[in-house]
Amino acid sequence: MQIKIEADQLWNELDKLATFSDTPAPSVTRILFTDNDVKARDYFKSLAREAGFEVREDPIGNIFVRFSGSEKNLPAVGTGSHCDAVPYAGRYDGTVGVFAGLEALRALKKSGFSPKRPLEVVFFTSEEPTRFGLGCIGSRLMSGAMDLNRLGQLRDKDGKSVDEARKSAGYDGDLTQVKLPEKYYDYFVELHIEQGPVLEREKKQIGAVTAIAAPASFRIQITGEGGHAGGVLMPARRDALVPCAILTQELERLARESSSPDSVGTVGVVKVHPGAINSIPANVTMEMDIRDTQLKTRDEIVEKILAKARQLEKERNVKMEIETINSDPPAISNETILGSIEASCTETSLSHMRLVSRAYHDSLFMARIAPMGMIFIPSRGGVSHRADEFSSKEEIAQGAEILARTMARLSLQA
Ligand code: HGY
Ligand code: MN
Ligand code: MN
Repeated sequence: MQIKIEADQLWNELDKLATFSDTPAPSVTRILFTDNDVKARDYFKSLAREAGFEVREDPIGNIFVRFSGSEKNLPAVGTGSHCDAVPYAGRYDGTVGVFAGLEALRALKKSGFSPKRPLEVVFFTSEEPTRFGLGCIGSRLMSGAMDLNRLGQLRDKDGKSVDEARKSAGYDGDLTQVKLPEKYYDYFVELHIEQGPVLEREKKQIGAVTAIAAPASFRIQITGEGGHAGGVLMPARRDALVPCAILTQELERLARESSSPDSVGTVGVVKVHPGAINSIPANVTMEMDIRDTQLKTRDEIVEKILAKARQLEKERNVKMEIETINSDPPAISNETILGSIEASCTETSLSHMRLVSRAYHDSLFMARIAPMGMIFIPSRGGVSHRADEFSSKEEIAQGAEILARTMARLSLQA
């Protein structure tokens, strides 16, 4: 099949998208339902409409761009990713999957390809947990992995609910309509940057992702007693920050000493109140992220770190309120999709390998309602969630080509 990916156009579109940011270049910060998120959404929809595709949005802001097939009512072949970006991020995390997804459909259409199953690109709402503390809100609701009660409990740092935030961005309507009907997709395959060093180290151009690691995250509110940093002697203290520091070090130890090389533990958020140099920390909020490709080893770490928290609560006479933000199982890729990715690489003489994804993605939840697979392109130095995140124009175009070929294959499957 002859298809041509417009590499320069795709590169320029990603360049323009990166200007919709709350922080100066080269970093990108694009938080759910803020002005820059809305600008990114409008830009994507304008390009999709220009290409002549059908565009629809659901009540939580997931955007669907469809290239209808000869058999309109067949379940679709889906792809997609996200355009929200964590603070001071790079410009390729998620965006490659959305914009190269659109370019894949444009290239297939231009080539005269006529899909049997419809092809669809999704711009997912809120893959990143930045605003409401929980990632993949759009795909969790689409797949039924989260119910509306849980959604209703979420608040941002200003106490705003998801409902208020979505309405400020122009999304209204009945949220029960977000959950997709049974068999909406026959296959779902996401293109994403690797966000790790493997492809670059192994000198491979494409990754066929076999599994997505199991993410879990927790918020711990530690209540001690504040006071004057000079006037309160050490034996009388109930400092809330010291148990936080002990838990942070303990989490690192548990992850490093785990029997699984894929165990990771991170404390990325610590808020100290009152936060003055000469006041003893009275209250601390800490947020932990614990993952592994193996559920068993991840949950062993979770169990140990929460037990440590309870032990410190007693020893240090502080209060610990532990909230589970999410605790999700891993997702395993579908062999038909993996085979299609590899066949597409062979067809285009692109080197490839199988690997796991240590980052989570919307595909982690799409795997609950459809056979799932992911395509990776290399990340320079394995870097991501940093302004120096980089994938080249060629690598992005290669990812788009493999995505297009894979979707075409899956669309024509018997
Ligand atoms: O945290 C993750 O794995 C993804 O970047 N949200
Ligand atoms: Mn990310
Ligand atoms: Mn991502």
